[in-house]
Amino acid sequence: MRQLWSAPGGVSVKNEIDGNGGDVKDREEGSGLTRRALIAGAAAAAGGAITAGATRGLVQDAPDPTKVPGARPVVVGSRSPHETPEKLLSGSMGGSSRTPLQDLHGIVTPADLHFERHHHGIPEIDPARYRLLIHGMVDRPTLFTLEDLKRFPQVSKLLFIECSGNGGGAYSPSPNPQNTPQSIDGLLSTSEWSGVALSTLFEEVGAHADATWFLAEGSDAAVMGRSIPMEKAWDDAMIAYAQNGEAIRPEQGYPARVFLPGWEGNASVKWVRRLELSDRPSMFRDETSKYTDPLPDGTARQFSFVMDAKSVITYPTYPRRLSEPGFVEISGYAWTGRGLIERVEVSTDGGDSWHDAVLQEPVLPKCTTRFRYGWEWDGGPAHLLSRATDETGYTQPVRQQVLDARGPGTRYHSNAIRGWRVASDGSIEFAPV
Ligand SMILES: Nc1nc2c(c(=O)[nH]1)N[C@H]1C(S)=C(S)[C@@H](COP(=O)(O)O)O[C@H]1N2
Ligand SMILES: [Mo]
Repeated sequence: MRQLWSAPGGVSVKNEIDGNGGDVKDREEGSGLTRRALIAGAAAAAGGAITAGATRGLVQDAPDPTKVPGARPVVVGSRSPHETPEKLLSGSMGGSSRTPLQDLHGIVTPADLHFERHHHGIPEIDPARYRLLIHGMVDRPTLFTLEDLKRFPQVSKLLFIECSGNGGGAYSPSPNPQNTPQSIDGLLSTSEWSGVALSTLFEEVGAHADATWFLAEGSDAAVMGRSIPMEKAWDDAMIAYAQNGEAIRPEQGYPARVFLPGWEGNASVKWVRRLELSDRPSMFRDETSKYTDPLPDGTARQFSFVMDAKSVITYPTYPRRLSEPGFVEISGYAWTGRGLIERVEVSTDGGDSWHDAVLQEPVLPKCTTRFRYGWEWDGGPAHLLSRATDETGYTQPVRQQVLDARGPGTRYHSNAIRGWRVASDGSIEFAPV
């Protein structure tokens, strides 16, 4: 019996199974690798010619898995080669990558699919040499090592982070019908973040009662900085060093970042090296030239920290196509920086009628909430919308309401209702209202 295994990059491996108790003799062509080595290589991602990436999309006419020995345990697991979710890249050093929201289930974002936004690339930081300086209006200016930070009592919470530029494409009067949940709203991810509460650190250094702001500065090539009101530190801000149970990824700010639950992603300064307490904002480039919202009277609103309620259907959406009339479970995410999502409504007729979606547990504050709505598609044209209401009673507006509240050139904090038009042939287009 001969099976042909092939992988992109021209590696092909032939396996010969002899007629003797299913013993497998591996033989390869070309690169001196056995099938077992190929599998181990995919799993261990330990360098060498074959990496997890090289085996992506592995096409296999695999033997009956009950007739051959399975693969051995590995030191680091990997995704099935049949599953190839990817982030969507744009830009280079000053670029971003977007989470494939339409490929995910539940609420947690796998760490390697977490969105990224860097203003000048990802720095390489040696954790042994990492230091966080806290100074300014404090009794005891202090340099903390990473180990110092880990000795404090830990906080751990499931939280979303979202770039305030997320959904900017939906402001367009003629949005691209080929948008996907990822291209329109993929600057959104959810992880369990663990670290030390900023209130703990600020008590440790003896923060002055009259300090009203602190600045956070990163050690990336952009030396990105933001000013943050002290109230956020006393409320729920943290210095995070872990994400989904492991050290945070270099892309997310390794070895430590500021994390401001529910606030625009930009202020959660990654690779943080310095916090300085003061009695005024520092007016960094990223809070004057950027991340401000023009208003109709010609002024601009600064420090729009909190992310307002929002939702997006992630299934069914472009480029998927409904194959036949019948049951379709519409599903997506809702989230708000103001606390809990209280309600999500779904419309299948462009907003003429609305139905309550089921909110899947857990429903957590400042975290994405998964919603579902069971729909019977009759095979005719439909227009799917979702709208979220948060615990303050605030409901997601339509696009025109947001535009009326803002001045020309608005780019950030786009939380208007998203939509998807289904044609009778089952094809789907991005179509907000
Ligand atoms: N030091 C530093 N911190 C940063 C940035 C940066 O470029 N440098 N980008 C910010 C922006 S704009 C966002 S939206 C979030 C993105 O976090 P993530 O890449 O972990 O998703 O990090 C913020 N913190
Ligand atoms: Mo951002």
